[in-house]
Amino acid sequence: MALREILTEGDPVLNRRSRPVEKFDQRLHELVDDMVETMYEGDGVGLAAPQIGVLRRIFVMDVGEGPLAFINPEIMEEDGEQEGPEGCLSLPGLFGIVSRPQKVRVRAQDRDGVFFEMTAEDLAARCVCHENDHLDGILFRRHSQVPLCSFDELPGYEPEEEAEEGGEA
Ligand code: GNR
Ligand code: NI
Repeated sequence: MALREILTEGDPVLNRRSRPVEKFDQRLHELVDDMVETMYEGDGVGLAAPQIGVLRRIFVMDVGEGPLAFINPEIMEEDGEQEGPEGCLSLPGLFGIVSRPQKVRVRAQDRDGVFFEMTAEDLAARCVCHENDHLDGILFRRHSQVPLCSFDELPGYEPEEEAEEGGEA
């Protein structure tokens, strides 16, 4: 297992379309393991292969239920809408507000090439869409309804005033 360097916005690799995975071999398993490790190191909930310079259709995700790998993913169905804050390990410190489906049905292969389907909702749906965009060379800046800024500067997400212990006077 190894940490990989995460490319940041401005690197042209992030704007390219990734190719399908054809070989489900040991090398793929090592890549997926490295992606999971790199995602955790960066405190991300997802990571797509192009973010570490590999133009293959792979992403990993952990929204609190353990790591999942999606290989050659396809979004089959989208339902509803959610609007909320979004960030990206390739745009460190920058956040925006993005509208995404509330629910998606996604079909993909696992690390052994076995097809599976799952329904993702809320953050998981947001993440699947964000990662799937990476595989088509799209960064969330393109979808943001506001100029990217720090999380605290997001409209509607002002931090609560820190209550001083003991108060005034
Ligand atoms: O860590 C991440 N958080 C996040 C928050 C809202 C919507 C999508 C994401 S994915 C992001 C990690 C990342 O850059 N994945 O490509
Ligand atoms: Ni991202």
